[in-house]
Amino acid sequence: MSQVSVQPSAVDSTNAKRQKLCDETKQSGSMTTNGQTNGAGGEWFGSEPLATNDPAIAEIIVKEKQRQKCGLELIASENFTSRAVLETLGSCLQNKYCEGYPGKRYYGGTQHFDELENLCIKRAQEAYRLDPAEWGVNVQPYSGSPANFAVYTALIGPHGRIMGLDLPDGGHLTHGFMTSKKKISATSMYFESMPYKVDPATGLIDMDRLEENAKLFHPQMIIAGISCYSRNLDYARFRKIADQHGAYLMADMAHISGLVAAEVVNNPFEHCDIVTSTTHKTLRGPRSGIIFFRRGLRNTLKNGTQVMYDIERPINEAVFPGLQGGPHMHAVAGVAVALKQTMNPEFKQYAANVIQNAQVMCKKLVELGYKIVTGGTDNHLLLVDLRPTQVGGARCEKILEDISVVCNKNTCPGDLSALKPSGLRFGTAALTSRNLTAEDFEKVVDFIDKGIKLTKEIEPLCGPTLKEFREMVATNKEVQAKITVLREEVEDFASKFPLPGFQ
Ligand code: DSN
Repeated sequence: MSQVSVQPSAVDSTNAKRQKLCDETKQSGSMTTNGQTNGAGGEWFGSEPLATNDPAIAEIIVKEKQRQKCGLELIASENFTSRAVLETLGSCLQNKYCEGYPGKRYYGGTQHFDELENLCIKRAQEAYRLDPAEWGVNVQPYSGSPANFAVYTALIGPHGRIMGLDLPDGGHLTHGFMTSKKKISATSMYFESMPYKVDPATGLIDMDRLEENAKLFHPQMIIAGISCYSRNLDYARFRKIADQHGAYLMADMAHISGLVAAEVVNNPFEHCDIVTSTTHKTLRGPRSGIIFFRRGLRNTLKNGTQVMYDIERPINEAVFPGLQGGPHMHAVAGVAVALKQTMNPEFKQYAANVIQNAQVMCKKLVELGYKIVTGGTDNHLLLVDLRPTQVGGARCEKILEDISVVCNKNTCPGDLSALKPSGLRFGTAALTSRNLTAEDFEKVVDFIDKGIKLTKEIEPLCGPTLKEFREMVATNKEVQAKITVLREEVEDFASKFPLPGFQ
């Protein structure tokens, strides 16, 4: 068979031209625009800046940037990603369809994307200190929810049995959430879900009850993952329970993936078969998802037979073409950048500070008389139980938002209704990214305390519903004046701290 007749000199010449264009782009300092204006004749070409092309959207972005800079962001699942990650998201990578996997794409023009995806996979293995012979990675899930759905689809199939931490007890929607009246998450519609709970007295996961219930339910998969639980998970105990049923153990480390990378919390990779995650929480990357799956020996039977893992192909096929089309390769590039950043000593220090700051918040809140669920925290989040203060989570969230302290209402163990949550969840990952120190976090707690006290003070001024409360807050001039004083204090404080990713 004859070789394709491309002369080396022609290839060299193409490469030289491309290199020149790359150098010019780098020199212009912008990976996102090429500085061109409208095409000849004034027809639209697409190179105007957003502010010119769509001032309405540009203005919304400016307002949101102001909000992020002037406020105190304490949503436990949020963070500020780096400028380098933001550059990938606004890059030409977003233009390309790339269905398939490295070496097996369904479209032409994907030669650079194989290099990109393989680099992202390699960095994921390095960031979590994984041997590629034992762990494979899929970096294509659009986020954590599709990642979890893909794993269930691949490994247990329709009506397979899952056990996850109940949402009101600190689990996630995609761990099979349903209520007595309704199947809420598709993971409870398409799979059979039996949740496990925390002990309402301690707030800690009731592992004994999980073990007992598993004996009745015989799960095919147990999910060790949280969205509002502040303690280290006992992965070894989860493993033991899963093994009693030959079940897979999946960790959803979305909240703590940055902390796992930095080795400052328990490591799910030591005991799990599958680990899923989002990439934008403590990991500080772009909004995306990732699945790690075991390779090699699964176990050895009593008769000596070796059982090998066979989960890589089903998981990859469930992600694409099972549930997704083309991966968002600009996000994959951002994940690769974020994973590289986690391997810097600065990131390890950052992750340690995130936990220290959460513990400082707990200590100060306790000093001020608040109750913390489980009594403290081992990670980036804490849950304040407002029942002793007799003021509702939703009202406090509203007043705190009005004074530019952003957090979310959350159920506490033993809450009777998820619609009337009696707690507030706080996380320290985002503000630690803005370089707030332990001392600054004490000041943040003072603002929270003032917001909660103001809520309690003004609550009697209206009827019992949240709607009435909101109307009263919006119309009562004295209340507005008090909110304004507090908001200005918070914003003067918050504005001093730089916002990563922006000059
Ligand atoms: N919604 C996220 C959280 O706030 O925990 C999890 O996906």
